[in-house]
Amino acid sequence: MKNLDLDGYAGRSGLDGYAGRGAPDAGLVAGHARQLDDAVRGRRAIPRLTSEGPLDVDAAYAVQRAALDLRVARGETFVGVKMGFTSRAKMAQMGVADLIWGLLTDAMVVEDGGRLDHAALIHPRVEPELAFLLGEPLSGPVTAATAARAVAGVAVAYEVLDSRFADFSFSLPDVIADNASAAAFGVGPWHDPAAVDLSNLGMLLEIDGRVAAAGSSAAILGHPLRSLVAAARLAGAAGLALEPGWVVLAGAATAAVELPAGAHVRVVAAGLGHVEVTT
Ligand code: OOG
Ligand code: MG
Repeated sequence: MKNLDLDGYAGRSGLDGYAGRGAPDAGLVAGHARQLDDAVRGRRAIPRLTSEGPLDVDAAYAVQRAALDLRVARGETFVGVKMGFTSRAKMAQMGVADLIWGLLTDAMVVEDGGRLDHAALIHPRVEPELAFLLGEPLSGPVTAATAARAVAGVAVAYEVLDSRFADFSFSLPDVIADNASAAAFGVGPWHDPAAVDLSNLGMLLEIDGRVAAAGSSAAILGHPLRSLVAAARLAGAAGLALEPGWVVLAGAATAAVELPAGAHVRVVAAGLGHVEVTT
């Protein structure tokens, strides 16, 4: 990968300081995790958690993890992480200005060209992304060069968001607790990272053959590799490592668009081919 002059980047993050503060209230965390899990399974939007009382960022990440642990207890496995609000387009769309992350499980994976059950979702949106496939573990503060060396593949991708909150309306702790609105994702063919310059790839999101969003990979923190550096930093702060074989979604390059039922979606990134899904 070229353009590795990214060391020293220090994006703001809602997860900074995640480890080390007082433990959030266990009853509150378990209760919110259950509410969110019920919303996913019941396909029913709920009011923001913060409408019920205060929730700080640490507690919100604890809720996220507890809700994911409910899924893992039902047999799902972690396959990676997703970064959120890595582009200005996304921050402006949702009114949130901190980097966040969420966890991806195998149940969220849609194979390239596959079908997504629209009826299983509340009010889905889709957005164009880039994905990294890790060949080596990554955790903590790493340089862009180290992050780049850990990458085994890069691909065009899409993410389907489905906020569990009514009207897709949330504050920062709400969306963190809700696993950064993650619902599903698909990844195109993997490419050798050494063969692609990710710094400024044209990206298109097409719905039924019409361009629904267009942007550049440069919208992702100026260079998508910065998103991987941030993911490693956040993982380290949370006492985790990004594992070999995991996928890291770098964040959307454009605002998300409503995903209708019965639609054919194609996301294209210059030099990386395309990925498709039908709803
Ligand atoms: C939160 C998720 C943000 C991204 O790529 O920036 C995100 C949302 O927009 O509901 O996935
Ligand atoms: Mg996204």
